[in-house]
Amino acid sequence: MSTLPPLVELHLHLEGTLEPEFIMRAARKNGIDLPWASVEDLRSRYEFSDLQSFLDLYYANVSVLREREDFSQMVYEYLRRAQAGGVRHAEVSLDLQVHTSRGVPLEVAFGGVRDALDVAEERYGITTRLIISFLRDRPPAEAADLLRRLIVTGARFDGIGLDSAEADYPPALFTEVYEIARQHGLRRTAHAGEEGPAEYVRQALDLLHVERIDHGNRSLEDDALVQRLVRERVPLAVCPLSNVRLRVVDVIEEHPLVRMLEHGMQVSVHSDDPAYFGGYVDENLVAVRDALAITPAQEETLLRNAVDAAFVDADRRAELH
Ligand code: ES4
Ligand code: ZN
Repeated sequence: MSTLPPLVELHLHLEGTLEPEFIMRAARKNGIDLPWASVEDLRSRYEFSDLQSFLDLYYANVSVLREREDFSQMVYEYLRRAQAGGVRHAEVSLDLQVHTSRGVPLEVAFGGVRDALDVAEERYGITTRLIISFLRDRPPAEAADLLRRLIVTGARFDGIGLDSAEADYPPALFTEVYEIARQHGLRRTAHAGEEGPAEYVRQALDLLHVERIDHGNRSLEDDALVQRLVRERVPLAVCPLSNVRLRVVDVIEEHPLVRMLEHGMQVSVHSDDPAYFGGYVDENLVAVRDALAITPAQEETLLRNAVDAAFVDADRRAELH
């Protein structure tokens, strides 16, 4: 009998791992006034009607990150939780623009994250990749400037992503940013088809030349696109608990994960913003196993798909398999 591959996290926003306890503690340490009375009060706000209602809270809470140590502490706490959940490889995204645009120096935000990732393998047994995500609801020229600055300063990161409010911000706006990334050998992913239409998934493939899609749920509305995703084996990094909490699906029992598997789409299960959506990657897998009656063979496919979609070389892929 073959053993199951280990857990691989491919869709995780580092700022989405800030637990209420961390946020309140960092606010006190840095002398930042937050409108929440307590950890319990903050946690009671974790009720969302859509993507924007979540993003409003997520962007408010990152204001507690001020010093290099705050950024590294965020990553250490994530790595500790990931290790406890059995994660062996994690590709994490950082919304760097959020921090630079509020006056945090690039070296502080990027450097703090880098400090922690540099010891991840030795301390936690987790190999990592760093993805810098650009915000689609901010100017593409700002993203291009930041990307060029990262490249000229020799910042060590592995790929780029595209996230934040999706509706009305088509991937086409970021064609130049992705072209710069491609010319510099950076890996490419983008959120598409979470709240935006199937057309945005097509644009991400055709204009941004992404190697995988974050979410991609709304691809199912377009049969020809589904056939293409299957034919081209495009990985989709799906986040079931996120989809429930942001009302992309009504209830977990109606999540289209099994339908996606049955179509032959290269789906895998991840966590998105685990502190906000009620579960890390292990808990997302348990949730779908229970609610969707995932078979052992389907679970193995989900785990193998994640290993296959990882931005790693053949040796590491073989180890993870
Ligand atoms: C995000 Cl769930 C989600 N969607 C789009 N952008 C994001 N940034 C953080 N979480
Ligand atoms: Zn996401």
